[in-house]
Amino acid sequence: MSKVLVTGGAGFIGSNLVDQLLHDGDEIIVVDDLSMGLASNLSNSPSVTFYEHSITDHAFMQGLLLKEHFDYIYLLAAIASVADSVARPYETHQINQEANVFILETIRQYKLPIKKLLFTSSAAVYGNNPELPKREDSTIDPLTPYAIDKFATERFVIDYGKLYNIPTVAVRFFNVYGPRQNPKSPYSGVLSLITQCFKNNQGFSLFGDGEQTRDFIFIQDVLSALHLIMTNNQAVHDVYNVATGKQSSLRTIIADYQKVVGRALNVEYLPARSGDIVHSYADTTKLKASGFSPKYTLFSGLSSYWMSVS
Ligand code: UD2
Repeated sequence: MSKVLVTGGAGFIGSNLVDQLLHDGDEIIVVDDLSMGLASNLSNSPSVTFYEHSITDHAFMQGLLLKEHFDYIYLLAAIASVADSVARPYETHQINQEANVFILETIRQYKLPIKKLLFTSSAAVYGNNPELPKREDSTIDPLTPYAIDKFATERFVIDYGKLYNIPTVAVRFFNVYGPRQNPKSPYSGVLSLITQCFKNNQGFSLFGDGEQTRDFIFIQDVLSALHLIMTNNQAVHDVYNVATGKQSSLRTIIADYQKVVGRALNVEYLPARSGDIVHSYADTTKLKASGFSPKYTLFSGLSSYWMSVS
């Protein structure tokens, strides 16, 4: 049994991760301010302790790190929306970067003997770089406060690790989808919005011609990837794309999802969003070398997702 800290553990990815860790028999401590997440996403198990708290509270975070002897730390708490980060750049910086650097600093200063710390970054760091597939060493072009802080924090995580001998690693999520993804904002993940449209029999606004592509990865595959990276001793002081390596267009996705649900989605075509990237998919060579291969096709992932909401 390991003791694990999950910041952002009440959110979409975080709460699914907590369930997986619980299943693995770990003791989990969640810190989440519920700005995006929901307390109801969390299990009532006595092995899960939940602190409704911001990670920006240094005294609280330091106290927690010194009190608990964490084996593993997953850093997921963030302002998770690019649009939000553009509206609140300084707050984004405090949450997405500063609070995480403070955690690293506490580990360094007090020589906390963690087994591994994993930071979750995003494909947003590649910005409008047209190179495909996106390799971890492709040109970085962070264009928003969100992407800038994600990239800078990756560097802090990797270089603190190297400089002070702390086992750290970072991942770049591509388009993650699945149960508990929050469809509340127009900038929520497109599959959470499509799911909501199917559920409520509403029309879906498609921005562009539907030929734009993304690398969609189902949450269960993301959890497998995180587990491999966290437990592989070779995966240290490095960054990994977390994706399937497959490119799917929105049109294909909608066609597949219609088959899953058994009815048509009413699609309204609108002009493309300004700044929208046309194509994105990952080179997953590094992740595969850690032993990863995705178990879910788009069809089986969408089926699981739909079953969880219908
Ligand atoms: C993802 C991330 C974003 C940032 C970006 C970096 C999500 C939810 N967003 O944006 O945070 O990291 O990658 O590249 O993971 N669309 C519609 N109708 C809608 C909503 C979206 O047509 O109602 C389109 C949208 O214009 C885009 C595609 O669907 O072409 C995917 O949109 P998204 O917001 O799910 O993801 P993405 O890759 O643009």
